[in-house]
Amino acid sequence: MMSPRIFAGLLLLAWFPIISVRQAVTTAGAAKPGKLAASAGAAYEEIQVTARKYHFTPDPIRVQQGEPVLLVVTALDHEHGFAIKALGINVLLPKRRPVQIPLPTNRPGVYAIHCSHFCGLFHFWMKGKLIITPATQRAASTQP
Ligand SMILES: [Cu+2]
Repeated sequence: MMSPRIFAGLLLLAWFPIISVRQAVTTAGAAKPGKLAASAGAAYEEIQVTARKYHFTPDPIRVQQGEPVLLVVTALDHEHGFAIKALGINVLLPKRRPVQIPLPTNRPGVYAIHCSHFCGLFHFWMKGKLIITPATQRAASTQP
């Protein structure tokens, strides 16, 4: 059985990513994801994502609705999993081998990301967020 003291510690750590989200938003906004031209000629946005005990970076991942996006997710320290249940994504991330995950961006919203491969003590708290911004919001923001 878990002692109450350890349990309290775990609870505190579980809240830590939520507290740090505000800071992550600024960081994610500053790092512009690179544009890549696919061999077919269609441009899509490639977003590099890393997974390590016990978080995903960037967090949140922000994309625009309707934009073709390819996530390239790399586990740095251990095998992890990358799952977005609501979008039917669940991919195993082998250690240090980038995995390409095409991202459906047709439905705007905030989606929960979680690690789907047990990776250690805080595995169940290894979570992230994907934010798909509505296309209308982009149109509004680009107007003078
Ligand atoms: Cu993990």
